[in-house]
Amino acid sequence: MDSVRSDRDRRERRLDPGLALKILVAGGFGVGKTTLVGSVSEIRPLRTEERLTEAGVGVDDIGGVEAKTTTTVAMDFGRITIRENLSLYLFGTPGQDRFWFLWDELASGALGAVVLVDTRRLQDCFPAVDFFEHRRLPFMVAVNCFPGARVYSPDDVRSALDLDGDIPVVLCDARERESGKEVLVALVEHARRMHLALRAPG
Ligand SMILES: Nc1nc2c(ncn2[C@@H]2O[C@H](COP(=O)(O)OP(=O)(O)O)[C@@H](O)[C@H]2O)c(=O)[nH]1
Ligand SMILES: [Mg+2]
Repeated sequence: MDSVRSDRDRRERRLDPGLALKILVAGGFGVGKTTLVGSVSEIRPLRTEERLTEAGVGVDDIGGVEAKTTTTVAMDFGRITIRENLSLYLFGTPGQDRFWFLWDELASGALGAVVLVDTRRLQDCFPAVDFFEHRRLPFMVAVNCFPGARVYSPDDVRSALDLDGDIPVVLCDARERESGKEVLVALVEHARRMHLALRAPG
């Protein structure tokens, strides 16, 4: 009897693709979005990088990120399984101002967003924070700790960005898979809390 049931369980699991949630990874130019999606993704991330060329001169602001030689023209895409039956599809947003028209499309159906920040250029994340606040999409802030950047506490970053107390702010290293994964798990939990709070009576 047990073996019949376990066969059936196995078949049902095979048919059940599980839950797939869409998550955005946003933030300024050169903050580590492509790096984060690449380090956590189980599939080879789809990238649409192009070499920074003369065409971008005067258009893309690379002040402070002069070592950067490529840029994401449309988006990064990756996937990570958080636990059995729960995968996240990651969409890195394009950093440059000239791709704003893609954001509404990208945000549609998303569970939430991670806004990556570099404390040396904190202001670069303002447009992303404004966008998610306006759309009321659950988001959190992950500080990508670059060597040489002054270390701030999450609370300092929260007050510098004037964020509500319930918005998670964490420190991370976008190059480290475990660190990136922790950020994503924190976002899923935050989004879950927000949904439960919205559904709560009164
Ligand atoms: N030292 C350090 N470098 C990083 C980190 N994250 C990204 N980088 C580097 O910073 C540059 C910009 O990162 P990228 O992921 O392309 O930024 P994006 O424009 O947000 O997609 C790349 O050269 C990365 O190798 C990090 O956590 N630490
Ligand atoms: Mg990129």
